[in-house]
Amino acid sequence: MNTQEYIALEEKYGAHNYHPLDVVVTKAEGVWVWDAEGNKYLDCLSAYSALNQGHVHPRIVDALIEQAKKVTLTSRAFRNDQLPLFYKELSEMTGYDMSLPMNSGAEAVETALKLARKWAYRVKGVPRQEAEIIVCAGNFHGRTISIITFSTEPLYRDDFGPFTPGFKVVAYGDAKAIEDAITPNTAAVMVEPIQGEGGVIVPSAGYLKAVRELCTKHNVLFMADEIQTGLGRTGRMFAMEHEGVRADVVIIGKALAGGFYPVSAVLADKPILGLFQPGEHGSTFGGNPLGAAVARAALAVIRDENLVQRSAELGEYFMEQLAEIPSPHVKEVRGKGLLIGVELKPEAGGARRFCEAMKIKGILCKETHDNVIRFAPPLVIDKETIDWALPSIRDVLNMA
Ligand code: IF1
Repeated sequence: MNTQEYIALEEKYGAHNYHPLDVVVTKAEGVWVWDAEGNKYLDCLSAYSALNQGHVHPRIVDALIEQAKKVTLTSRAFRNDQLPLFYKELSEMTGYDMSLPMNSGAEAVETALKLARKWAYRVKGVPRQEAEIIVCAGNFHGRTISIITFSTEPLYRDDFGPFTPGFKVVAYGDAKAIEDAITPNTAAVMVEPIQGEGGVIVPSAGYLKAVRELCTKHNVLFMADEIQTGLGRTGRMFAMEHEGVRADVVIIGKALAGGFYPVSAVLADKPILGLFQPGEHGSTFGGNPLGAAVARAALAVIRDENLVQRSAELGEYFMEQLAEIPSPHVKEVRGKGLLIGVELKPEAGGARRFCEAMKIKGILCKETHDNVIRFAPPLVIDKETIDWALPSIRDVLNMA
């Protein structure tokens, strides 16, 4: 079948909840993907940071195949031999006492929200039903009904009420706004250290540190959604480390399993995560041995291939080079590590047409928020590949 035939089938039989670029990927390796016609592209999206280790990483493939031949699922009614090692290795790599594995990012966010409420009632002494959680405008934390309750994007929210009570939305990047919103019933503040979907919004220096201090001062949990920014993407293990901040609760997903399998997790120390009792939370697939084995390999690749350091170095280089491109359309280049946003001027006609043009040149990117082109290649990219892409990016950023 050719590209048009695949697209026709998808449009006929699939729900239309996406508007993808018309490239049908049939094969991938490292930073490269191939379409149904045999064209080769550089992947500059990495499935929204789920592919930090690159496509089809051989070490993760091996872990997947080996584990798939042994046991894939036990449910948590029984124990398995991969989960304990996953817990231990994740704790050693992140510095948190414990974790709770789920599957999608949204489920891990929901887990963190439940945890914050339980902590508020059992530790802080907030009256039951009264807990409040503060989040930021422009957030993206997933698509469940409770999570879209506090989305500020009408498209994600407006047709899907009624919503879940107990959330307050304040401006992003404004620590004072958080302090003003805190009450004796505040359980937690949940922030993205850099807003990904929001358009690669990097808050001004000192923001996360100020939020950390406020949370400590008012006995409120600081919860960092590092689903997109964590595991090396921004040149640190966690993006909050750029400000030397340690959240009380960290939410991770995406690259935790290198793009092979949905594995997410909530990380915290024992006085917090130890609050969950048997029966209060769970998932059929969360913590399954196949996911745990894949995630162990995915973490090992991040560690053994120094992907955090690589992201810092190559991200700095890539961003410098992008910022030097003369272009009538570019308003700003920003980001950290290999999470880079190129914001176009409002009169540039939207980022989508630039992504379409980039595709013709063999580079796959995705617009976010109409005016931002996101460059977030797998962290295994090298300087030669960046240098290969730059002239094409320069041409596209100078098109009419
Ligand atoms: C889609 C966006 C990125 C996330 C953060 C939680 C989740 C996400 C910080 C939920 C997911 C995704 C979902 C994906 C596109 C993508 C995205 F443009 F929509 F916002 F990355 F920028 N927290 N982000 O970024 O994780 O449940 O999806 O595993 O198409 O919805 P999930």
